[in-house]
Amino acid sequence: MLFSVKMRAAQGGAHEKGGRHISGAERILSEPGLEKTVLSMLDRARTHQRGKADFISIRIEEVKNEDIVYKPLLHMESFEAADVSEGHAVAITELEKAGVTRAAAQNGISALLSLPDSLRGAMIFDAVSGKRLDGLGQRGVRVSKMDCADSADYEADLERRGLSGEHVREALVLASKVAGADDIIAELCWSDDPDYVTGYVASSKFGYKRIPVMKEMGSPVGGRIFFVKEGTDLNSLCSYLQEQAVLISLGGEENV
Ligand code: WAQ
Ligand code: MG
Repeated sequence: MLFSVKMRAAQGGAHEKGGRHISGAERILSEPGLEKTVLSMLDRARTHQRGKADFISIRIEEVKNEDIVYKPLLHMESFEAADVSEGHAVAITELEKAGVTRAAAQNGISALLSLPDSLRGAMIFDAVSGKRLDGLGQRGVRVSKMDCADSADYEADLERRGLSGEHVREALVLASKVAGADDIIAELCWSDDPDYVTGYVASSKFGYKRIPVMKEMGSPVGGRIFFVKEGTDLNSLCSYLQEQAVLISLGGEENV
């Protein structure tokens, strides 16, 4: 039996009461792994570099096998960038290659740069006009119910590539679920953890493009933008992102 585990933590009260987002995490695992995962999420919320949470929600729900869809792990490629402006230039080029207009890509970068603080979720942008579509303010859309189909294999594979650590582990799974939605053209992301400056552009066509510098060291503001096709049905996209259980398979097979 599998369970979805979701954690979200804030400071100054719950997110919905104006608390500041500290950290979140989402996994799908079998029963024997639950205790360890819940404890590590609790620990993460209480010792996070963004601050100590005073609101922590951990939600555990059974996921039925027949409700799971499988999506392939994105291929990863690493780029070089000496500083933030080079990183952003790489990101814009990669977004354009994936089908986002230059204006929309630039809008996405400016939108993340001008955030007063990080959202809990992602913003959805039109890939042509660069307009924000989700209307979800400081909440954004939180992608959940995803994990790797075989976590041990996945972690060993990342380790072999010299990519250990939670950031990559989680980001590549999230990006693979997101890219698995038909309406998504590309994703832009960088972390909101002050000492983590790596980000990426991801798309189903070209994979996960890792960019080493996307913000200044010490900045607590990061975020995600999902660029979507014109005319996307936002309700069905958000229900896939938030509700559909997805396991990411290393072998690349897909069942939908
Ligand atoms: N759904 C939607 N948006 C999310 C989610 C989610 N599940 N998790 C995080 N976000 C948004 C939210 O606005 C956060 O403020 C922002 O993204 C950054 O989240 O080395 O660690 O978890 O290859 O800090 C990317 C590079 C790391 C990894 C990204 O993001 C690598 C990262 P963080
Ligand atoms: Mg973070």
